[in-house]
Amino acid sequence: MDRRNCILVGVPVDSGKKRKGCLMGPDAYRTARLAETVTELGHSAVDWGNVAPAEESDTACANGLVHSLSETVAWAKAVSAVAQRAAADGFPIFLGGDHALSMGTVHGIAAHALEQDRPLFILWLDAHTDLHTPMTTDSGNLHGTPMGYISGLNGFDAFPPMPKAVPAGNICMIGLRSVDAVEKQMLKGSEMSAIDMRVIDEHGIAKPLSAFLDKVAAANGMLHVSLDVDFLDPTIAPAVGTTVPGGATFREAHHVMEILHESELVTSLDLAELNPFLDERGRTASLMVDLTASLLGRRVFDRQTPSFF
Ligand code: Z70
Ligand code: MN
Ligand code: MN
Ligand code: MN
Repeated sequence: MDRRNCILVGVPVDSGKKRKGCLMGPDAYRTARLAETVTELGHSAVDWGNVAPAEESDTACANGLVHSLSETVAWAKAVSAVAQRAAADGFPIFLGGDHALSMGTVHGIAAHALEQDRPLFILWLDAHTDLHTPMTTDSGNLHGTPMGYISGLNGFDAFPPMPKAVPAGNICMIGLRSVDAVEKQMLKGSEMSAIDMRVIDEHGIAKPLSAFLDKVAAANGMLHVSLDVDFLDPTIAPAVGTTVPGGATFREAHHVMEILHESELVTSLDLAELNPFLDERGRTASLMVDLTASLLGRRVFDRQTPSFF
């Protein structure tokens, strides 16, 4: 098994939506023993502490619904710089923070990938596509826009330009069940792989994931995984502001992580949208830590895909 140099980076972004609480996420993961868990699996773990946002500059947005734009831009700048350094040093695990954090993490990772001259792939595990732009959002919540930014849509003038937009064909979203009309329009004719719960019901979660991983492997790509708590069913993961019924089960989620581990393709990870204020005795934080453990090699038996006999 490959031994990873895990770098924990706290990213307490809370500006991507109105309900507060994600700022407590990084410490909830620490309390749930993320570093110890990673170490017990044979990896090394260092905690770089929490990122602080850069200084805010004036921003303007033609869409008056958008809120906390300057703050979110300030976070993106600071997070990107740290993410790029962490990617050069080891395997970064970003402890969110709401999903607006990914504007920073993926920006920094994309800069690193460009430096390495390797293509970057994104696996987005989420109930939502987060494909809005500041111009299309009708909630004004910027945590609904990171995928728009990463994939190079227009309307992000307030943000630093992406070092290289992630090509649509390098993006796979799994767990979708809440997609706005404009987002559906943007997906039409796009090469993004959008796996909704219907596909999972028909084919299982492993097949579409493996098809995407084959593409990553063939291209010798780097793979950034962005895990939103609401990918999971709210009955097992209640600590999230936007609960959407019908999410991934405990077993589906662990299965995804085990397949990712065996692929050895993952190079960085976001843990997004945990709101510890809404948790029940830490169970969601602990589940996210357990899923990270599966991604890093925890399994029932020490073997790969089991045979029947
Ligand atoms: C909706 C919006 C969203 C996460 C909710 C929801 C976006 N499309 N993203 N929770 N993580 O407000 O734009
Ligand atoms: Mn999200
Ligand atoms: Mn979501
Ligand atoms: Mn909306």
